[in-house]
Amino acid sequence: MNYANASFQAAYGLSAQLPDSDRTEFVLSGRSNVGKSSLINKLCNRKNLARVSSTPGKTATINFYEVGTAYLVDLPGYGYAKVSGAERERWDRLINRYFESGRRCALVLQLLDSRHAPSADDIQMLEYLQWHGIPFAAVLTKADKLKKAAQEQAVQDFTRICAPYGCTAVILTSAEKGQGIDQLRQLLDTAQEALEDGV
Ligand SMILES: Nc1nc2c(ncn2[C@@H]2O[C@H](COP(=O)(O)OP(=O)(O)OP(=O)(O)O)[C@@H](O)[C@H]2O)c(=O)[nH]1
Ligand SMILES: [Mg+2]
Repeated sequence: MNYANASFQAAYGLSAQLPDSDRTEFVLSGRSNVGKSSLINKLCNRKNLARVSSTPGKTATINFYEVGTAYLVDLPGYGYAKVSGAERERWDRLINRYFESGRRCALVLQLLDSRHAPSADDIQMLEYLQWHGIPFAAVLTKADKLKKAAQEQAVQDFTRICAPYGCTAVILTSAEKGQGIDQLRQLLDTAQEALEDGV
């Protein structure tokens, strides 16, 4: 995948606005503040392509970034305690519509904070991905905040936790330090080739 000229393509806040899929998509899913937007910036070697914020709930729309012949799709984060019931419903409709509209989704990157056990919302998302048979990899974020031994432990723990849901790979990353980014790029290339070859 060519990350050189990545560009923001569009943001959709309502399920009815989602256009039909016209190219391979990679989706970043995960709770608010886990580091989805930061990872998009790191993959694309850009500082401010996707908006990053220390306040959870920054990305409230589905944002599409054009990267080479594919899209990176930044989902709004879940599990943010302060959202209203109506907002939660909008999120549910948006996500369901996204995953149920027959898109060319090559792989979901399910982001999980490497420092913490998965939340109830994370587990619900893993169940959702498994239920729909959506291929996904677990991307552990903020590895720079862990020492080496704790990093290794996190990979072991998350591999064990995620495997029963059909997780195909576990990658330890840091958007801050660049750790795991090359490995992630390779994973995306492989998934794109598999989808486009009809494997
Ligand atoms: N130390 C460290 N901090 C990170 C890393 N990735 C993200 N952060 C920080 O985590 C906070 C949230 O990052 P975002 O990328 O905005 O998170 P998000 O998942 O897009 O959040 P929402 O848009 O609210 O769903 C920011 O303060 C980032 O600087 C990382 O690899 N290491
Ligand atoms: Mg975001």
